[in-house]
Amino acid sequence: MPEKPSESNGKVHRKVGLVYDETMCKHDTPDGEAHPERPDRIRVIWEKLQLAGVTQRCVVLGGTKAEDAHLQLVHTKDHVNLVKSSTNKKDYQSDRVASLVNSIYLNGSTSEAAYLAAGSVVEVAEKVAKGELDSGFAIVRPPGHHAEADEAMGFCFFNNVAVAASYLLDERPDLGVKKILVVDWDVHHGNGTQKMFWEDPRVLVFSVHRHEDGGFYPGGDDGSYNMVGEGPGEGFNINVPWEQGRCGDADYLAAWDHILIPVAKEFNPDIILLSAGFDAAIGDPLGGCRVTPYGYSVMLKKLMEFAQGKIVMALEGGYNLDSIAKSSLACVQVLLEDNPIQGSSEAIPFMSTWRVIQAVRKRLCAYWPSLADELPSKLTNQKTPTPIVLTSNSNSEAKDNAHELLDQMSKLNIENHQGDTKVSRSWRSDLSKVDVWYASFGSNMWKPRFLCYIQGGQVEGMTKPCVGSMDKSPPKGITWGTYPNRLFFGRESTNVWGKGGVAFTNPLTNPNDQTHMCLYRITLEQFNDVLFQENGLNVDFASPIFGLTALQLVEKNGSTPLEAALAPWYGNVVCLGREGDVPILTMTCTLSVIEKFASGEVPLSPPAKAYANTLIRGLVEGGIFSEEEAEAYIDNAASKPLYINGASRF
Ligand code: Q9C
Ligand code: ZN
Repeated sequence: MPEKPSESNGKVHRKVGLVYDETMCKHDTPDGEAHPERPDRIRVIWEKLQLAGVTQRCVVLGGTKAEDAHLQLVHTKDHVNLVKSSTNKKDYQSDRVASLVNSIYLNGSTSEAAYLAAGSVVEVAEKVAKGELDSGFAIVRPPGHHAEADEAMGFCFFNNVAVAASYLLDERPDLGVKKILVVDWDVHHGNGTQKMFWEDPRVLVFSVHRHEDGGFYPGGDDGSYNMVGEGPGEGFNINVPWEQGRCGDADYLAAWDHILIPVAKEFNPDIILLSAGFDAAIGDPLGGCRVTPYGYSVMLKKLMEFAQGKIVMALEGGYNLDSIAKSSLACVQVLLEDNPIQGSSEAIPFMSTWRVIQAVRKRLCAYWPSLADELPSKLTNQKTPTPIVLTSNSNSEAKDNAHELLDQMSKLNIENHQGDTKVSRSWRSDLSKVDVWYASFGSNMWKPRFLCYIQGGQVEGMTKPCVGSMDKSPPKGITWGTYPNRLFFGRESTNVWGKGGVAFTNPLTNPNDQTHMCLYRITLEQFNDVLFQENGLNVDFASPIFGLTALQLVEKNGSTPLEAALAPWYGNVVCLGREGDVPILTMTCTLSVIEKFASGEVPLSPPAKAYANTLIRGLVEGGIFSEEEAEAYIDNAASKPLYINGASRF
């Protein structure tokens, strides 16, 4: 009989088990060489949980070694013996070649750690199945999901989760577990687990992973959505193979809502084993995806609806220490049924995400009728913006067009800036009804910095606070886009950042250039307040600097210079395209100023450290680049000479 949940202060709380055993830190590279699957991974998770005060609220268990008989439920005898005997080896370095090919390394403690990892997952699974625990998290290493019956690979030796699943089904019929859902959200395909239950309808294996048509580790066709299982297991293997990196909360939650959750309802598992790798997390050096701790918490919360919340989490990958610690904490808080952590899923899934989800549903709907309906096009047609190339690539033509445009513009009195009171009373309310995507390529790529322009305030690196917008509502959406524009840095100092250049972009497109931009969906009213602040103006202006007429013009013509006296810095609003009927706007200097930069009349200047760091932070937290890549991107933009469309005109 399952125990009742324990109760204190009248509040019922769930019994959550945690396994942590320092012995598993002893598995390390034989030569002390750096490796992403390093001992500190589990240490930082444990420290984070302790610091947050959650370990006292959980049932803490030390590690347990797996029994050979249990390992042999999924592994060959030879494989088990090989791992076991590795303890007695003398020279682990001589295995280098073999280990490089298969992405494993060994030392004298590998065998012990591998036995502990598998045994600990078995232990938690058994206690959860018995009802001694409601759920649990085995913080183990080495990981398991790549390990196959007769092969160690991908930093894995024993398939910890598969051993636990087979143990429950084959060794403990008394516990009544007949159907197991394995959810594998590690960024890599769980090839080992897939193979072990390929023909087994008792175990529904679901893996969501970066696949890139077999180009991403472990590679090949195994992770394709066509791999649905065979024989009695047909339909009981589900792969969601991302076509690209950079997938985040929106993509994962779309897979949850439109594949995993409906299938889980039909399958109705008795227990869930979660291959919880955190290498799809934002900032992970191997994964290149961008799931936030909040995203993980929502995915887990959605699984808590099944099997009376009997969930066994087992750590798999995850190589950014900070990300895995935060993500783990967010998950344990869900298991404890703490108040949900803050966050929002404001981004839109990639187009490729909908393509994958639709393909998976189609391939599997014969087995899972809830996948049969076509997804509403309203959903799948939400697109991440794709750039519209504004001007021709031919140098002279582009320049001429731009000049013509400038001439045209300067003849038009676009807005009344003289404080016409009739205009001033209504402009805010009029413009608050229109949405735009503001595309930022400078420090505003870092969300907390951008929010200073909306909510007011000051973040690291800024020398003075911002007043914020009149309308302080947060952006309605955030997404990223890459545009064929040239990022560069100019001028010598600013009020807000002190010494050093600030970012501009050359709006004349060139397919060889790439500017990565973070897009915020805000109102046209807020966009004006951003423009005011970017140009050092007060936000209590009687008229907009960029109103409805200007918006129409910029959508038609590509760019619109603002009144020079009002907009000395970012005097040019550029339309990069549209997403649905919402225009994507950025702001940069005017073309005549760009010419001055290109000629050297106005100096180019690398960004100050604090400013550059803010851009790098934005790019890294946005999941666009690793820190090294972001640094290289900024360095490159700051050090290259500025040409106008590929050729120096001077
Ligand atoms: N070009 C886990 O996350 N990468 N394993 C090898 C070879 C191996 C990841 C790259 C990644 C293994 C558990
Ligand atoms: Zn992984």
